[in-house]
Amino acid sequence: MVCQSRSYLSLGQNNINTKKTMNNKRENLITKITKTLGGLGFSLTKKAIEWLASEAEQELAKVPRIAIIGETGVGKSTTLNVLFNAGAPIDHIKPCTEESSEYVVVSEIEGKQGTLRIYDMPGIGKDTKSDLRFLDEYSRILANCEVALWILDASTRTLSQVESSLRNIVYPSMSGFDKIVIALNKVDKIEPDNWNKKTNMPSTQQLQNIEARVKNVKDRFKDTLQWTDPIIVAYSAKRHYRLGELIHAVINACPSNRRWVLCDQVARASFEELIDPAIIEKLKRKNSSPQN
Ligand SMILES: Nc1nc2c(ncn2[C@@H]2O[C@H](COP(=O)(O)OP(=O)(O)OP(=O)(O)O)[C@@H](O)[C@H]2O)c(=O)[nH]1
Ligand SMILES: [Mg+2]
Repeated sequence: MVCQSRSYLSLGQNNINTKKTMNNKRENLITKITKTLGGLGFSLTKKAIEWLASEAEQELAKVPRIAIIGETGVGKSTTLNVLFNAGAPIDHIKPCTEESSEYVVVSEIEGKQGTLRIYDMPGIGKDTKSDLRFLDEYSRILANCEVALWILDASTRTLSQVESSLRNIVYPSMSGFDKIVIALNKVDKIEPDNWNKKTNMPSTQQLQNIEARVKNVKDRFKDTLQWTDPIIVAYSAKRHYRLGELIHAVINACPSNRRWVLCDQVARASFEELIDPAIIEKLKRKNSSPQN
């Protein structure tokens, strides 16, 4: 692996300590497996238990992967940045050259609990020729991802190309729709395009239209893809609006044995940053007044 963490590169005492910890972890794992299997009435040889422990170790050591997909210009790269890189130190997110290709940008994020790998995929659905070119790469990457975040532009009405890509590429590669989160971006631009910049919130009319849009996409996918309950989050990467809900949906779609890595990873952009400072001041004063 090219994107090694510093602890693997260091020599001397640190290495000995790391080895000791790994051996202890392994011993604990073997004890747990022996106990659990014993409790279920199984009696395996020492060799078989060690094999099981090594399989479990390999599985746990895999870097969790998230793919960000969608048509060109929907805001994939912007979303990646506001979700995983905002306010973080410069080396928090770094390219993983080993896996990057001409079309896919792969980044690694290092957190306290481990590393996370994010795939910023090429825009899909531009034309059939490009989709065919990306097909192999899409299938290869999606097959190994814990979660795929499919981004849609909230104001776009045409969904047939998206549905075809979801049906023909994503569904077979990920063996279903369970690990897909639909993210409706750019809700700040939704009709009547009158975002309240002071409060950094949608206007009342926009809020109604956002809800209607979510319902509309849900109904469409139910009809055309027989996808009964897709997870759909409406948000705005540019306005940092509902980023918390988005990351929550990603964590929930992640298999439970991988969620712990994500919980610590997120350096998401702050929603308050874009609220008029005068309003924040007013709220602060209100909250600290004796009546409250
Ligand atoms: N209004 C608005 N614009 C956004 C939002 N998110 C992204 N954009 C804009 O949309 C444009 C495209 O964003 P990108 O992040 O480059 O989109 P992409 O999906 O990575 O595009 P490709 O890599 O070409 O497929 C840029 O001008 C962004 O500033 C949003 O929430 N609201
Ligand atoms: Mg991009």
